[in-house]
Amino acid sequence: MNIIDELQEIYKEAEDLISNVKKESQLDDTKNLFIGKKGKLSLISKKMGNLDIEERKQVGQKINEISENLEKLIIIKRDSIKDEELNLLLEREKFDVLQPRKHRESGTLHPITSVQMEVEDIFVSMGFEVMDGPEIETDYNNFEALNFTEDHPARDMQDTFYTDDGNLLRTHTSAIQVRALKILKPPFRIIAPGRVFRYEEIDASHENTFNQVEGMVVGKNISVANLTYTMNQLLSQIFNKETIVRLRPGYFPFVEPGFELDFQCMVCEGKGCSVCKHSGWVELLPCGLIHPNVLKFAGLDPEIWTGFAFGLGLDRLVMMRYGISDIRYFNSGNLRFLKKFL
Ligand code: FA5
Repeated sequence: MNIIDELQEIYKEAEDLISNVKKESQLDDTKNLFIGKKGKLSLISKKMGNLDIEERKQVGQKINEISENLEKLIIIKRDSIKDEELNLLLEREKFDVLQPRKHRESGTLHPITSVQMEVEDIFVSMGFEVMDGPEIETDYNNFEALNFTEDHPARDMQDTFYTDDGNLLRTHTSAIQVRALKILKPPFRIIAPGRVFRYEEIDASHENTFNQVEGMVVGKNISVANLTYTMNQLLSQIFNKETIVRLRPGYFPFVEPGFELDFQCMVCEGKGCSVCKHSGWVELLPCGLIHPNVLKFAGLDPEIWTGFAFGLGLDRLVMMRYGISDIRYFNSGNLRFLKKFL
């Protein structure tokens, strides 16, 4: 067989292989096999030394022609492989934007969140603004500006977690009172819902991570009557039925006088259970008139400005609302529990 026929054979073989290639990587291998440095065409060109000038010219032209044609075939094949891959992908990922969705289970709001939203609505309807504050607080905002001096024994009631730089996880939303007093001009009314943290042994009614809603009203001639009216409004709207509460003195360094508003336990209807520690009552809503020192810390004259504040225990309110017998359900992620609120 002469060299030109041999080249013709090689071309035919290459053409067949290229037309059967399925993947781009195989195409590269085929290219190397024929027109690569060690490919079949270079091997042939090594034989050209034995040919005379005229034949060498002819063979050289043929090799160039074949390798140009093979290059073109490879380009065309590469494009068609890419097109095929794209079509396949489009076929696989085809979706109809107008097709009705298959039923998929959707989540719901956590009961704490939905009751918090109700509480916010009730207060907003009474002219309160909703404020927020950070969960990591300064010692000043959480304690000092609320009249807890550094060695105040009341600090022991609210132990917490401290960061290396001396800040702490806030123990109560009362820290937002301090922020409100700094940035708002009286008269004002705010509520501030949020998550709080305590270094605490947990049981049916105590968590180390729970939620409160702080409330604060600053104005002129604010009295205990304003406070109890507001608390009654909240409770009658949340429970939509007569609730039994009791008001007793309570101590917090940042209010004077201070009260504890307790709720007759709705889990056991006052008979006694693990939620109310068998007393029939649940501590829910401590409150009081703002201590003059707190107003002074914020640069307000307590002879002119007065106010009340409260700190609602949101988890316990939700427990009373739904008769939930253990606070630990809230952070448990237990779907059987959460699905009851769908
Ligand atoms: C306070 O945190 C005060 N800052 C409340 C306050 C605000 C008083 C404004 C006066 C004026 P206390 O530690 O009692 O107070 O907590 C308030 C409410 O949070 C409690 O009545 C209770 O409902 C809830 N609470 C307290 N500790 C826990 C806990 N470990 N787990 C769940 N709820 C709790």
